[in-house]
Amino acid sequence: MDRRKFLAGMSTAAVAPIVCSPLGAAMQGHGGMAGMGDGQGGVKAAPTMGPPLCGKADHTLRIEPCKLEIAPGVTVETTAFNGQVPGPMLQLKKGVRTTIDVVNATDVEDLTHWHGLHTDVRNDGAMEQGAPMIRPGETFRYTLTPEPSGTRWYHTHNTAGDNLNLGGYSGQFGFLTVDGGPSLGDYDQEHYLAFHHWMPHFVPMVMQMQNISANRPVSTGSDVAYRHATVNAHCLGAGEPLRVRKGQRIMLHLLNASATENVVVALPGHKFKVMALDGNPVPNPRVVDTLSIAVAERVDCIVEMDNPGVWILGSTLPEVREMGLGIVIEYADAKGAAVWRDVPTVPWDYRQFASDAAAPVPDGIFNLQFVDVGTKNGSMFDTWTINGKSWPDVDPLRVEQGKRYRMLFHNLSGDQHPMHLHRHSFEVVAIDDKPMSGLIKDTVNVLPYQRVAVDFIADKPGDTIYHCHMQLHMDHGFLGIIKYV
Ligand SMILES: [Cu+2]
Repeated sequence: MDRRKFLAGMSTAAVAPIVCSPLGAAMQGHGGMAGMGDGQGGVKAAPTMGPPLCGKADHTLRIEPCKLEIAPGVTVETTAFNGQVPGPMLQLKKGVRTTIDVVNATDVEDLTHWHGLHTDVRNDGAMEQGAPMIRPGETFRYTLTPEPSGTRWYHTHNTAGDNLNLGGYSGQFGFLTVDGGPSLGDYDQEHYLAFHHWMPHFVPMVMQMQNISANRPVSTGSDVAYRHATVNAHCLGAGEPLRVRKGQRIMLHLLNASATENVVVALPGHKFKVMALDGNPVPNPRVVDTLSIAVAERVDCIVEMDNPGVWILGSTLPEVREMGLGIVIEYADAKGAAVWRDVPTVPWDYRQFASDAAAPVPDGIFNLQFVDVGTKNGSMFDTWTINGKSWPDVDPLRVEQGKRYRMLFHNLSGDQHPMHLHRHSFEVVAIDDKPMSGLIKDTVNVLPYQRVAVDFIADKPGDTIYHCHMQLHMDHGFLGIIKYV
């Protein structure tokens, strides 16, 4: 067994050569070796004692109730990290071991996922893989050795089900960056902007969706709609504008932290040069008019400030801007109301940022078909299947360490599905049979009836889940697991 394999198979508790006081252990609460089970069965891992909490962690995040005034007179009651949205920015160094205490100051159990990091099973923060839940009032110390470099994020990985206060519907998300990667170009300012939607409520599934989806049963299921949307914690016009000067280059790090809404944004009069997707530099940086950012995706892009005025960076849809999804960009000395102008939208195509060359032939291929099977078990939402099975009753994908595998996502529904793979990055290698390579991501949006192929290297032993990042899909069966043999 080589060192990597050995370490990967060990819990952090076993690796860390530390001895702590009884006080530290007593304060620590739950979390630990248990839950390393097979990840099937959908039963939440039983929390047990984890590593003693010795001394102060490098970072502390507190999940707590908070009120946010997102616009004058509009207050959202939610839970968030340290009472702020987004949560504190975590700037970590590639390969440098870091501890993060997550304190659960709410009355429901929860856990935190480090999205895009190549984390071990225990610290990845997904209960389906066996990571421990953090009980109310308790603290869990996550130990991360961050990689790869780039724009990542952290968020709750709790199930929400029909409770629209939990999981991705809440304010429990924040940016996490891993330094040590290649430069994405020179710039004069940089800003981290997260999109989120608030005050979710049930609405009937739109008839149009049923009409365009031949396989979809006529469902009594619900969809989610929202009353407000924000960039960071403010509706359009309610927060401070981004103040710029003519001639500046602005680096924008954009994150879609919505539970269920993909977004398309533009900045009229300007273009975005896309440098990285999901934090990874793209092979072919391109200048585009609009950015399509599915749930959980990130875009790092540079904007040349060469058109003085007061502008709106926001959703291309008027009704979504009215909900608040936008932020004002104000040039020095410019006056007046913020201006929106419609921007021509073209279908988003990941291939424009990739290489045309075909990727290497994989060692194994998994065909995965996504189908909506209507409401089950009294839920408001439809249940989803991958190859006819819903989590937790699924057939694991079995992989051998060191080999390259292809997942062929085939969306047989009228919904979009941002597919996320835990603990590994993947390479997008085909969209509707058109080959491509070099685009490394952790989340890829699969459009209605589309086929998207992604390859990953099985080099991180341990249970690994993949799922749709739409909260209402993931909570209702749209999740599978990869097991190393
Ligand atoms: Cu989905």
